[in-house]
Amino acid sequence: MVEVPESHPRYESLKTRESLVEGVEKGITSKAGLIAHGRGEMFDYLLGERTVETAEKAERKALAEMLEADDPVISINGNVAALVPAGIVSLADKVDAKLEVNLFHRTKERIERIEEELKKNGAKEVYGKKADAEIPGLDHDRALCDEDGIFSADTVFVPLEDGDRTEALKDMGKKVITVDLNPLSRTAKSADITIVDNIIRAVPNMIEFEPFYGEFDNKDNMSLTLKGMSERLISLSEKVE
Ligand code: PTJ
Repeated sequence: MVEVPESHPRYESLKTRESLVEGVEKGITSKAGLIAHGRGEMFDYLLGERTVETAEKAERKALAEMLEADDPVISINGNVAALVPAGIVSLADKVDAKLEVNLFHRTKERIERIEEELKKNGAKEVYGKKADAEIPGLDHDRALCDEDGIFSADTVFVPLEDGDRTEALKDMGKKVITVDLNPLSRTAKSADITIVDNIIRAVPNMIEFEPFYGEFDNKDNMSLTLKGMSERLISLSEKVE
């Protein structure tokens, strides 16, 4: 591990990268997870690396949806487990959701490493190992999930998810909530609630925020998010000397 000096102007961002590199070394995160993070960072620049108003609204609405759900499940992949292991366990406690390890690049070893990591951070039960059900419409490994976990959930929170699987979960009639820094991704476009924020801010926010039970239109919220990103770029372009 490289020591990052706190005085470095990009300290937070470099520490986050180090957590992911450590995640790869511990067998939690996939190598592709590093690339996925790089794409996310690019969009985070466009947001100004902060939680914008539309993200806060989606975070509050997501809390309400999970609290109102009969059987909510939070899906954990290798990036989420490396970046917010304690936070995601606290969030599951707050909304009374199950935790399921559900991987794109699935291996038995990674499932076990992630389960251990979540348990180390306070999780009592972690789903995902049984893999006794399949999400219809996906080819083998990516489809695997637990019958009493994601398969039977009414609401699934799938941060940093692959577009194909998000659409397949929607086709099963589930309510899908995501965190995705890329508002143009298929996941961002097909989820019921899209939180365009960095997972490292979104999860602590959701632990702290009050739920919002009022009207919420995801398409309008996404439109405003994209508008905010564009306006920020235009305003920055006017300051170039
Ligand atoms: O651990 P696995 O095997 O399940 O694999 C996980 C990854 C993330 C590698 C896999 O699901 C994947 O390849 O995902 P995608 O299709 O690259 O989508 C990930 C999305 O998350 C992209 O749109 C990124 O912009 C976004 N993203 C990356 N890092 C963050 C993020 N969104 C929020 N916070 C981040 N830190």
